[in-house]
Amino acid sequence: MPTTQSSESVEELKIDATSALRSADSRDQLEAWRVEYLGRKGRLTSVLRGLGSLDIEQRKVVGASANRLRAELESLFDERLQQAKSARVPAGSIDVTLPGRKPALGGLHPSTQMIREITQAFNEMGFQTIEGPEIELERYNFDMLNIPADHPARDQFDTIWVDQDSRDDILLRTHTSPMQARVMEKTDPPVRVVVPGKCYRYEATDATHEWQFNQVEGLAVDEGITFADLKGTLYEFARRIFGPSRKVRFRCDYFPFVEPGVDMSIDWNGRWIEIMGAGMVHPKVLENAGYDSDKYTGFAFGMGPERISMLRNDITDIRHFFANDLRFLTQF
Ligand code: FA5
Repeated sequence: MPTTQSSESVEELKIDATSALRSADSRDQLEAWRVEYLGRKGRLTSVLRGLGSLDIEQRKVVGASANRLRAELESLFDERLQQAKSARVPAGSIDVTLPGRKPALGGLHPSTQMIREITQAFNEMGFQTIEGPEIELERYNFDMLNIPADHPARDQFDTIWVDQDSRDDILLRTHTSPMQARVMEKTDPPVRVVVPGKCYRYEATDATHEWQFNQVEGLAVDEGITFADLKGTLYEFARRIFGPSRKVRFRCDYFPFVEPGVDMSIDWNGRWIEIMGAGMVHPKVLENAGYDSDKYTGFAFGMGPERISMLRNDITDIRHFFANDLRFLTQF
């Protein structure tokens, strides 16, 4: 019967039209599709034309579904046309005969590489890596570390203060040691952490000094930790980073937050090169953080990864690290 046939045709037409539209990619193919299905002599138009031969009830049903299909197909068509337009590449804009080029790959900054190597050496000895704020309070950078205002040791750390009208106690940390106080304030012993991160000092730059550089801090606190533990840990660190035959030297040094304090140097082509400061955590620093200094002892150290990388890679000027010159950076 013509009625049934017409209403089936709308369904069939829908299946045909949508699958044909999916496979039409170019604008020419889309235009051909439009003519075949939506054009004046197209398949949908002939279904609508055939409505006259149906009885009134059927006409209503088939007419409504044919009109719905028209709206649906028109909108699908517009969508595909937009896709085809946006995918279009202007003629001549691509030279397909050009040979392929390798994209430039990024890499880790030499400071990051050195920091990771150092922290990994300590991680393998049971230290956990944590990070802390570069903008710091005077209280953590100095006071909690046994460096009160007017202490001459403050001159050692040429400080960049963050000038805020309402707060004059905010600074860019001059070393990573404030994290000693922050960790102990938050954690009960035992503590074993390494803290890499940027530090800032208001100093003139030269081949071995930058105003912005990295440090890796270390802190171990527990019952019964001695200077032998400090030496054993740092010997092992030097062995891992510089190889087993490298000679290491400890000399007395002064930092208000350790007692006794040392600096550690390594033998580099017959010269002793200082790589870090270290020492047994001062009892006052333990107490400031709320630890019982009769029960707990510990050691701390702070080193400059750029200086260590300079030794390992024969780099003669620390300023290369932050000059952003790819000729330097891509050598690592
Ligand atoms: C300190 O900053 C102490 N906080 C280290 C410390 C930690 C001692 C824990 C005791 C216990 P010092 O100023 O020496 O110490 O710096 C430590 C290391 O940071 C130096 O050995 C050096 O490797 C690096 N360093 C210091 N200043 C600069 C700079 N201007 N440029 C590059 N590296 C620097």
